[in-house]
Parts: sequence; structure tokens; C-alpha cells
Amino acid sequence: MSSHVEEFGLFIGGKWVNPPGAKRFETINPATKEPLASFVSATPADVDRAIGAAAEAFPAWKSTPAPKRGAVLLAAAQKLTERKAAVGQIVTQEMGKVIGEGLGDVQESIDFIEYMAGEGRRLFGETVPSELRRKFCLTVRQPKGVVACITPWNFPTAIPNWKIAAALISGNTVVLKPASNTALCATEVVKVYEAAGVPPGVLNLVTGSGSVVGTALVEDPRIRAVSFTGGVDAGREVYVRGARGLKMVHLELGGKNPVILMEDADLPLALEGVLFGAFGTSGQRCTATSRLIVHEKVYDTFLHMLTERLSHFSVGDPLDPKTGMGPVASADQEKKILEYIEIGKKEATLLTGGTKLTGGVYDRGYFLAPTIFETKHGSRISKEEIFGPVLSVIRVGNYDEAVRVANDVAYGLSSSIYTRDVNRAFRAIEDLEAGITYINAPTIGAEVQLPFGGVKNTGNGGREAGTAAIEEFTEIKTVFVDFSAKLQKAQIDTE
Ligand code: UN1
Repeated sequence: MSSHVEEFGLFIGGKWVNPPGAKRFETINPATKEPLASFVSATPADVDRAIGAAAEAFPAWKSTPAPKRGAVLLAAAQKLTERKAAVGQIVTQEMGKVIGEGLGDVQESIDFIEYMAGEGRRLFGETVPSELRRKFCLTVRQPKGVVACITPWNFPTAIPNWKIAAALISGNTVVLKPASNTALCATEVVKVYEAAGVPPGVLNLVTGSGSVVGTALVEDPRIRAVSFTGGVDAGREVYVRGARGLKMVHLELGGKNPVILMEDADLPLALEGVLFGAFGTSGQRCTATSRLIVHEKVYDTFLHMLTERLSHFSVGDPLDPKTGMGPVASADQEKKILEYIEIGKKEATLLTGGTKLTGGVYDRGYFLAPTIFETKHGSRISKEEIFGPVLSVIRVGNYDEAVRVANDVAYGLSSSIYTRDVNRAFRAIEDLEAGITYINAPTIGAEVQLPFGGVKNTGNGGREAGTAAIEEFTEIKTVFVDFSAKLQKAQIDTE
């Protein structure tokens, strides 16, 4: 392991700490395989300290007026705005998404933190009439306590911020466990909150493996809620472990998101959308367009347009603003995607791509060609989440078949239809089994002020972002105020 990279510690109780003798790991730039920075592999004892710090900080943070908590968040949004260019570059260097998307990741963080800062002056409850006289009924929101946020590498600043900002505005204290391969992005995020004046212990960072750090967090009785974004297998494990402790577990898992292209679609518009949806972030979004379901009347024309356009699609240095697609995020990702490509070659027809790119800059990083397969619905590549730049194209004869194919997968995060027929567009909103439906736009690009999440194996029924984020991180307290000065009995005093 090289020793020339900067070494970062854990953030516990408002201090950066380097536990003596700690094991360390490095993150690397997937475009060059150069090491970027070094981090602590936290132990269960470190996790214990971080949860202890969060528990200690909880009462004071809970009793801080929500608008004051909002002011701290607004300061964090401002600090991150000042650092947008630098952090965007770190996102691109550590995760590999092209620089426009790296900056977009940071902007999505800023947008959400600002949005949640405003929630500090809302956090609405309800007032509800009583069945009795001189009795007042209302609900108030209270924080859950110490919450664990376990976050993935594909949106290495945005997803941690979706969770942190919503948890903090609601009055919880947080222990963040980010994906190991984007630990520098997470460290940058935490530094922004530190600079904004978040009190010690309110936000803590523990880096290290899911099996050690994640497990210790999920199993600790002081953790009242776990918010997890990642793969289905890890999510199921978190859910089961959390269930034993009767914790609220919020899961955001996979997707196999379809774009349906009808015979009346605006094809040039759809072409741009499908390319962005399928190959943006090298296909490594939960919302990525991984299936293209095309009406037979426009099938040949559109496939020709797609393959022609891809022949001059630029893959390369993600820091170059002209690059269309960067590397995939890691050696593990590359291996898994190449395995799926081999499966695809056996069960489907490869239209374009299907290889690791070699020569020049490609030899230094994890670069794959944007890949398109023509396949029958039901093949593994048409149903399993690949999380890479691999698009499965499926031919259908009519709208009903398109919807049947779209819905016949285990996931239901995002979905899209391109059509000029307004009736059909509204039918699709009703018919598509997904948490998100786009009309005449690809499956990616959700905005922070709306709920985000999905149905079926995409999650367990919750939503992030929008005001739904507040639901995720608060308990509702129901309050009855009887000002009649006598005992009134609900359901019994009936006149
Ligand atoms: C994800 O891939 O987990 O809608 C999040 C989008 C982004 C967020 C994606 N705003 O594509």
C-alpha cells in the first residue's frame, strides 16, 4: 500500500480521530487506478464510540428549535456552494462520473440541504377536530434519536446529503457509514457540516466495511432507524438485522428501469433521452435506463439511429468536459458488468459494444464500451440489475404488451414512456408499476423536492427526498388537550 496519499480519520464527537494502530484502506481513481486518499477501517469499538457521541449530543440537538437547526443546514449549503467546483472534481476523481455529473452530484446535495433548511420552519403536524367539546387534538413531529445512514458510491455526495440533511432537520443525530470506495467524498461532505457549525456528536463519520461497520451500526440498540441505499442482497441483510431490534429500516435498492418507445414518439428526442438514461453515470444509477421497449413500427429505424449515434459517443477522461461517459467505478463493478456481458452474448444478440476498452488512457482505468443487446423479454440481462452501461432492447407489438414487459421484473423504481398521445401517457402513469414515471424524458434526473423511491424489490415502501424525507426521520406524537375541566370519555360520552 502506498504511503504518499493524505490520511483521514473518523469523525467522532466533533473531532477527527485516528485510532492508534488502526488498519487503513485507500480509495483510487477509477480512470487511472491512482490512489487518492487513505481511511480508517473502523472497528466495532470505534462504531460504539461514534454511537455514544451521537447519543450524548441528541438531547441538546433535539431541543434546538428546528428553525435554528435549519440555519445550520443553510450554512452547510453555503459552504458546499463555495466548494462546489472542488468537491465536484473529487466526485469525478473518486467515482468516475463525468465532470458535468460530478458537479451535478454536488448541486443535488446543495439543493436538498437548502430545501431541508426551509423545512425547519415547517415540519408540519396536523390539527384534527375532536369528537368531544372543549378538546383540542393535534400531532407534532419528534426526532427518532440516533440514526444510521449507510450510503452507496454512485451518488457519493448527494445520497449522504439526502439522508443527513433530512435526519438533522428533524432533530436526530447521525452516524454516517459511506461506501468504502468513495470515502473521500463522504469526508468532504462531513467537513462541510463541521465548517457550518454542526455541534459535536450531531454528525459522526465511520469508514470501513459493511460487514464490520454496517453490522455493528444496525445491531446497536441505541440506533433507532437505519436509512440504507445500496444493493438488494445487502439491503435484505440490513432489514433482517434491523427487524430483530424492531428498528425502522428504510431501504432504497435496485432498479431495472424501462423506457417505452411508442410508434408516435418523437424519435430524435427519445434518442437523446435513451443515451443519457442508459449511459449517463456509466449506467450506474438506480434509476438508469436499462431496458428499452420499442414498438415494432419504429424498431428498425430507432435501433439504426441508436447504433449510429453510439459509434461516435466519446468514452474517456471524465474530467474532460467533452467526454460522454467515464470509467465504471471500480474493479468489482467492471468484473460484474463483464460477467453480465458474457451472459448476454450467450442469450441475446450484441448490437454494439460488449468489450473492455483498451489502448491509451483506457489501459489505465476501468473503461467499458457502451453496450446494447437486442433480446427477448425474459432473458437474464432483460430482468436482472446490471448497474453498468448495458442496455437491453426489446421489441413489442403494442402498448399493452409494452406495459406487460415493463412490469414483469422484480423491481419498480423508475419508468418512462415516449409518446405524443396524451391519453396513452396518462394510462402509462396508471399502469406502470414504479415509484417514478417520466413522460417524454428518460428514467433518470429526479428532483429533490419530490419523493424518491420505488415499489416491489426496490424498497420496503418508504420514500426519500421531498417532504417524504421528513416522514422517514420523525415520529409522530398525537396530542389531546382537554380544556373542559371535567373527565370526558371518548366513545363513551356519546350525546
Ligand atoms: C440513485 O441512482 O440512487 O434521479 C439516485 C436520478 C438522481 C438520483 C439517482 N437524481 O437519477
